[in-house]
Amino acid sequence: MQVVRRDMQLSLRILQHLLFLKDAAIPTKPTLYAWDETWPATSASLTTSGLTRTGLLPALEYGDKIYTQHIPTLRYLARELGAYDGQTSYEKYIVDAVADLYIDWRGQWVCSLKGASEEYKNETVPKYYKVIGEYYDETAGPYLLGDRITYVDFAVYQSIDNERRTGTLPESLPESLVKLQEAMEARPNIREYIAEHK
Ligand SMILES: N[C@@H](CCC(=O)N[C@@H](CS)C(=O)NCC(=O)O)C(=O)O
Repeated sequence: MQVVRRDMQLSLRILQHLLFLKDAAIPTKPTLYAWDETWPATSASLTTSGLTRTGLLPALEYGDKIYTQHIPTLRYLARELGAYDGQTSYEKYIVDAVADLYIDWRGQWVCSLKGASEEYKNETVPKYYKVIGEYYDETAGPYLLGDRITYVDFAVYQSIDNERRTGTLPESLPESLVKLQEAMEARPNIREYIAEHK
């Protein structure tokens, strides 16, 4: 199976699609694009070539199709693999609910890249980790659903990694999220990649 993933480089941030695909032992061939003054032209050309409708990345070429919008892409891969999702409708709902919180967080994190406001640092970020931590507290962990990893664990792990890189991670995280980080960083297929890119 050939998988080509294209993304732009944002320092050496950990890329959740890549983590997910590596964890699932699916071969990957990432292409990274520079996010600098060349990006507008690159974005226009990727749009013309049909890789992305919005001009944004990531985009995943998988089989004979192209997938964009990263959370629906992870959810699609989970369904295809018959793994990385809840088993009951309720579990799937919980996973999707946390994914939705992540999507809301992400929009605000992207805005914070232009300069994190006091409101972002003092209200948005603490509330995000408090609420996400409450969801993770519902089981003994280390993952959202307990000992079964799902696609959203990759997203939440990446949100923590992103905040660390932008210096907006709160000094202390809920214990359940510390456990998640430790568990993600110990997973056999991805621990080396994480260690190299941390
Ligand atoms: N909802 C989209 C968001 C994509 C997005 O915001 N991509 C950013 C990089 S992580 C981007 O392409 N930014 C370039 C730009 O704003 O021109 C997704 O889930 O993939």
